[in-house]
This record gives sequence, C-alpha cells and structure tokens, in this order.
Amino acid sequence: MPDLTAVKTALGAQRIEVPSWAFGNTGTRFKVFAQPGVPRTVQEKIGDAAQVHRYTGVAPTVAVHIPWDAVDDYAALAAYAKERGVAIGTVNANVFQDDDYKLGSVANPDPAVRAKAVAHLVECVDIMDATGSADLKLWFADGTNYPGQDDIAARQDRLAAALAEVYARLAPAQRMLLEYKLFEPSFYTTDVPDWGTSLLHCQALGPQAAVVVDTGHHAPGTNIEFIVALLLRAGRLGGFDFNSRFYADDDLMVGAADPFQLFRILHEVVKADAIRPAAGVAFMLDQCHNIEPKIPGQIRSVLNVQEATAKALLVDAAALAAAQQSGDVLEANAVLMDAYNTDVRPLLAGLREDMGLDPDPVAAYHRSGYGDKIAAERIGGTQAGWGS
Ligand code: RM4
Ligand code: MN
Repeated sequence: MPDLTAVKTALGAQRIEVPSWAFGNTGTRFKVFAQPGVPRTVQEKIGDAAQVHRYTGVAPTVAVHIPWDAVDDYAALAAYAKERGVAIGTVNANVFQDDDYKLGSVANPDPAVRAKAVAHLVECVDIMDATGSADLKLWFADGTNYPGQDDIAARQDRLAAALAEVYARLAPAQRMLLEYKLFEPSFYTTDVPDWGTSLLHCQALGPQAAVVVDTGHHAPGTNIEFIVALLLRAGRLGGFDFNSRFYADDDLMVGAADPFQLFRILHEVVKADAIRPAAGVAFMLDQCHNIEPKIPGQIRSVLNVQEATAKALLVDAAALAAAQQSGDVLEANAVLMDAYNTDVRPLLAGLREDMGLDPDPVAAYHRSGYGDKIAAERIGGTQAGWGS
C-alpha cells in the first residue's frame, strides 16, 4: 500500500491555479447572469482568488487574461497580489474578440491582422516579465466555417511563423503553452483542433513549448488519459485547463460531470511522477460559474482536483504492476477501482488540519462572511469580466 505520509506530502505540495475570469459574471450566448458582489476591477478578482487559496492552501496563483485584466502597471498588480497572499500565474492571450479577427488572428490571410495578433502575444510576454509569470497560454479561435474558405495548409504555415516569432521572444525560464480545441467558434476547420497539431507545433518550436489539455475540448467519448499518457511520455504535457462537460465545451466545474475520468487522467500524471510542481505540469482551472456562486464554486473545484489526485496517489502501484505483469485483468482493474472507491475526504481534512486550515474549506468560507461583505460593498461600477 502507498505510504500515507508521502501521499499527504504530495497533496500538500500540489499547486492548482484559478482563473481570474471565473470570478466575473458569465453565462452563455443567451444570457449573462449578474451575481451580487461581482468584481469591478482586476484587483477585486485577485482578492476573490486569494479567498480560494486562503481556505484550500493549494491555490497560490491566479491566471490573468489580457486584455480582460489589462492594467497600466503590471509590477504593481503583482505586488498587489502578493499583499493578498497570491501571485499572478499564467498569462492568457486573447486574440479572439476584435472585429479584425473575424477571419482569424495568427492564421488570418491578411498580414496586417497577423502582425497585430503577434504584437499582442509579444505584449503578453512583456507582461510576464513584469509579473514574474512563467507561462504564456495560447488558445486560438482561428479556423474556417466553409470548405474552400481558406487554404488549410497555408493557415498552418502562418500559424507556425507567428508562433516562432513569439517563441523567440521568450526568456529561458518562460514557456509557451499551446491549447487545442476541437471546434467552436469555427465549425469546419479549427487551426489547432487536437493534441497532435499542438504537439507538432511545439516540437518544431523547441523545448519551451508544451501542450495544454483543456478537458472540455475533445469529441465526446475521447480517451483523454491516453492523450495525457502520450504527452507525458513525449515530455510535452505543459498543463491542464480543468473543467467538465456533458456535451461540448460546457466549462462546468471540474470533477462534476465525470469524476472517474478525472481520476483516470490524474492516475497517468501520478505514474509519471508529475504531480509535484517541479515536473512542469500546470494544474489550471478554466471554468465558467454561470449559475453557481463564484468563490465557493472555485473552492469546490480545487477540492475536486485534490480528491481525484488523492485517489490516484492511493493506487497500489506494486500490486497493479504485479497484476498487469501476470495478465490478471480482473485484479488489475480491481486495484485501480479500490483506489477510486476510497473515501479520501477524511485524509484531506486531516491534511488541512496539518496545514493549519479548516478541514471544510467551503463551510469556512461561508462562515467568514466574505460573500456578504463583497455583496454589500461592491455596488456601482461596471462588472469586470468577459469581454471587458
Ligand atoms: C477558450 C479556451 C481558453 C480560455 C477561453 C476563455 O475556450 O478554453 O483556455 O481562455 O476559452
Ligand atoms: Mn481552456
């Protein structure tokens, strides 16, 4: 059996990043719902993100999205985050919300639009320099809606050229994380639709480029843990955008739709000894809390990742290897299911007590009165968030 002290140490050292955009008002293309206490500034988003870390102890960084979180002074923003006990994490570029990008950004047929997109990506690296962020995360809405609309291979050439320009701007300790997504907003071709396309670009760029697996960005039924195993084997799994889905890119809370899938994914990560931060796999959340309150929603998500990680760490590796080696199919499956079926909540509650935290982070957050306080204080102004 795995050593419980080692399991707890690994869980206490795990780092889960929360996204600034999860704290603003969100919805679907049909309706964005307003919630009381919604942040009006990026500083208020960081303040909310700090609450998640305060009660979980494992979420010390907050990802920003530019220009949604644009400020004049990024070093000051980093200092502000530090005062609140967190740091600015991944910088997410946004080249999908300008009219210029109707036919794409870095793969647009118009060189002037491509140059504008590359300038934004380079600006994001400037921001990383100021905030001390290590990772630039790129997701492109680029693609086409109709056969014949544009040249598929030429778009790949344009994409590769743009990525190379940005990659050359990275400092040695900085990384470029390239995310893929099967479809949406493009419905015929997407320029980075899958892990293979992302991996090919990363391999062409160099060792500082790695693939991001957003768990909502696959066709239904895709075996995501298989992709994860392959990317780990290639040394190119840069990180995850965790969320869950029933149908498409639903962006629901991670671990809500299919906790067993999350366990299977994390089992691959554990086997590669990549839960520890030094392994370079970033565990990021990318979710939209449309109808549920934001801060406890993020806390719940962090706990879901922790629970799945704990179960993955509890897999009896020696027993599993022995069963696999002897061809004992039923026993191998039973070893895995034993770990999955373990109630890890007492273990995690104990870990939190060891860390000086409340064993029940959601209850502790509710008791703190922070939610009522922001609802009373944050009256007026415009909500900061999606599209602003
Ligand atoms: C995309 C993708 C990106 C996220 C945006 C908001 O679908 O998942 O990671 O930054 O949405
Ligand atoms: Mn994502």
